[in-house]
Amino acid sequence: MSFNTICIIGLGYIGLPTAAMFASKEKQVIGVDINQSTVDTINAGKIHIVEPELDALVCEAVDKGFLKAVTATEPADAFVIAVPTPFLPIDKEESTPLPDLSYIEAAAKEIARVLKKGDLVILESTSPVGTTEKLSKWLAAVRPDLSFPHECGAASDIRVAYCPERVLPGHVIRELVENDRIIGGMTESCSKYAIELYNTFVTGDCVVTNVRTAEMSKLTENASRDVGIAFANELSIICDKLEIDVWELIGLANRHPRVNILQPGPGVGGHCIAVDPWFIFSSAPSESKLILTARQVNDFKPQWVIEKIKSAVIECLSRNPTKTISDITVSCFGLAFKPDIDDLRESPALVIAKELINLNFGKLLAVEPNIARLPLNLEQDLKLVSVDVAIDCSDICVLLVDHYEFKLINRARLDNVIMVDTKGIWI
Ligand code: SAJ
Repeated sequence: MSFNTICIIGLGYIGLPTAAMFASKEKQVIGVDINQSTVDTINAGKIHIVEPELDALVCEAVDKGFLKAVTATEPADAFVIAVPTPFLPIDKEESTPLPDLSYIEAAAKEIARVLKKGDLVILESTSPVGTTEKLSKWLAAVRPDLSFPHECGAASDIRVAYCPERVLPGHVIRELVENDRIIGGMTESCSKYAIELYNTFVTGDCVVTNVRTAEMSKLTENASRDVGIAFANELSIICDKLEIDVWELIGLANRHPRVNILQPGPGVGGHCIAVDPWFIFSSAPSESKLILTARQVNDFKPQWVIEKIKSAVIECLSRNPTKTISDITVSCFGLAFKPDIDDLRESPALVIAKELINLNFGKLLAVEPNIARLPLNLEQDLKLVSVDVAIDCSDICVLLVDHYEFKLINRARLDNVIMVDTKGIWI
């Protein structure tokens, strides 16, 4: 088995680092993306996302001729699908949210055009159980001249496997190499080929299971984290009511050798933890009671934080009876979905900042050291300022993300402001 040419479909946070890793091992890598400007950026040896070490890897790969980006899928020995699997936008409370598999289906149709006997197709995108089998069927529908594992098992011309990505944004390059990899081939031989492919750069173990278990394992990892964070978030609300410092409490409980409680915060963001539990729920709604409750607890947390900010406003007005709400300045410390990254997508901090706009404060400031500009739709109502300006000008400081820079703030500088600290770093 040798994979000389590898085609990666989707050049986002997972696809591009994966393409760069294969290229760093001197494989010929074709990266496919529907976005022409992404393709142009990569072909210029640059990157369109922020991820440590990735820029150098991509630059070298393009420079040496091992990586090129294109908009249409080209023939290869192995295909890796790393496209998004979002949710169709429907009201989560009214009905079961449905995963949108249209990007995978579109990728399948593209790959099918160029498939040849002996090729390997791997799905990495987070997907509901049963998706890889659907992928095999989508491929087969376009190529009746080839046989596929859902119908021919081990004798099939094409090998199909599900191998989820499990890397943490900010540590992608190291984790791509070192993390154990789950390999869910549709047959034993599909798994064997998939292991061979990943052994190109993975030093962690490649652990084989069946395809449905592989799909479920990815969802389980993220749902488990969501449930853990929900427990911490619920504790924070209980402790607030009982006047107990939740961070001290968790620190104490975690000294027990078999307790490891996660950290509360303003809610759960990103494109994985807040989304993937719904993939389990959508497959087994009546059985996913705890998973559903965890989602609801975490989704409620931004609203709870807003109520705390409203209480801080009342406190501020009672301390300064001559002031009105339009005299108050509020600062949001952090807009990203987690510390020390620039990614604002699906961020609970952003949800809270947007909600604060409607409260019509005199001034609403934001400190986000990881971005140079606010998103366009916020520029009118929110002003991006430095840590110093925010502290000097604000009546209320709301800590939403525990960025490194905010941990360095001398606590005494905050003596004259009212604090709402959702991460427990200023307390
Ligand atoms: N969060 C808390 N409290 C915590 C930990 C996290 O409130 O104790 C919040 C974060 O602030 C953030 C959200 O949860 O808003 C998610 O952050 P995260 O660091 O837990 O996870 P992600 O979304 O960056 O990456 C996760 C990882 N999954 C697990 O740790 C099980 C990563 O390994 C996956 O590859 C990634 O999802 C993915 O792509 O699925």
